[in-house]
Amino acid sequence: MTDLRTDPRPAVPPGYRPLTIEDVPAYVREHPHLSALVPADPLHVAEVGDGNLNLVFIVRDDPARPGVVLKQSLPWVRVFGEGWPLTIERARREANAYAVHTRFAGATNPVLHGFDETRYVIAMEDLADLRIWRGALDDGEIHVGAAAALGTFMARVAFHTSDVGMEPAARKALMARTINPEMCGITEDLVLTEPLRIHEHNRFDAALDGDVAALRADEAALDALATLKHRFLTHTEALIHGDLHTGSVMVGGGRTVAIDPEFAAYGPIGFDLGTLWANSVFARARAMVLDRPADFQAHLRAIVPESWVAFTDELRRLWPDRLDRSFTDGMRETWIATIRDDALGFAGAEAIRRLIGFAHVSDIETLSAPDRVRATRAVLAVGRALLVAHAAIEDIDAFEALVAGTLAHHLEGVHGRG
Ligand code: SR1
Ligand code: MG
Repeated sequence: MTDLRTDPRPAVPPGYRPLTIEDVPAYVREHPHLSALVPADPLHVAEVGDGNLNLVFIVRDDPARPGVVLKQSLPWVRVFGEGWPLTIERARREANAYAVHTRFAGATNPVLHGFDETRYVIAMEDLADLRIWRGALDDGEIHVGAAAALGTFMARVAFHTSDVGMEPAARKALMARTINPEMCGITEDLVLTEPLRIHEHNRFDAALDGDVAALRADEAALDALATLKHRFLTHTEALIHGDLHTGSVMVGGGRTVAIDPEFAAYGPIGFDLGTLWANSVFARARAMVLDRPADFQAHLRAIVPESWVAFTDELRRLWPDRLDRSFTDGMRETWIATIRDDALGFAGAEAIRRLIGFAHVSDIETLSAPDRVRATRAVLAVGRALLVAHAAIEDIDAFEALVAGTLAHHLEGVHGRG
């Protein structure tokens, strides 16, 4: 009987080894298509990976000009170490996802320069003038149009990889080619199971022990999270990015780029919207605690409505190109309402897991301890409300009322107290 739990290929095939800063110049020179991008010696190499999983090198022949970025998967989780093995196939799956994204939503992607099947290295555009959106938001920067660009990106990929925009057989073939069980497993565990259980991966301030114990004993929250997990496991609707938080987005110079689609797989379309929306709430809580200027706070409040309007506008714009003409306009509106409901629920799960689970966010982590506890309590309350009551939230205005009211209740007037 075939073991369906793991990829049958060896974890580390012959020829694979992790790159070091010292190895990179020779590696580039051994690959003419990369060498041509940075022709002059010496090469300047920096390892800049600040995510949880991979090595990322920037390679330039002139430190002041863009060169090429090399991203290599490790056979383990980078921030945890070799005690948490993870398939290096994630790099291949990321490269495959980029290829799909580029076809349907190229403006929102880095240029791909290739994938090395032996060393599991993705070579891509050096986005020298852009920075990670989360860091930009932490610093109070406004990047007009980023949320809308992501809404359009999500709609294009969703339309063109779902049964609305693809022939059913082609869609099933793409689903088979993009199967990503190990990375989906991380989401099923870290986002949709562990945060409401006692688990060694979880961490939070001791001051929150009571809050977390109450959440773990909350039957409504447990039922809602389990229902969302089942939805994630079974609702293979379109190719989703799978990890579209503000750390997976780069912004600058009027450009918005979605990166790191190594979690891409068929799943519920609302998952990506919900991930983005939850991360906008972290940024809002931080901005309130730090008493950021009103125009910046308004910019943060606009992330959800702007992404949602861009998403739905683009889906409706593409609708006349649907392949199955039995899909009616009424069905389209039901579909959109279902995606919104999914997004609100998954936003609740993402909000909670980034506060009390394994992978935390700088928006909250870099606050002073008292502010961090207040902000965590505030966003936990938002997350719990979204989790248990997402189906009752009728529209984006109702979402905004819930978030604004909950954050204000916990955070208004707190700045300066920490
Ligand atoms: C073990 S990986 C932890 C988290 O980092 C990634 O960015 C995903 O969000 C994942 O859940
Ligand atoms: Mg990532």
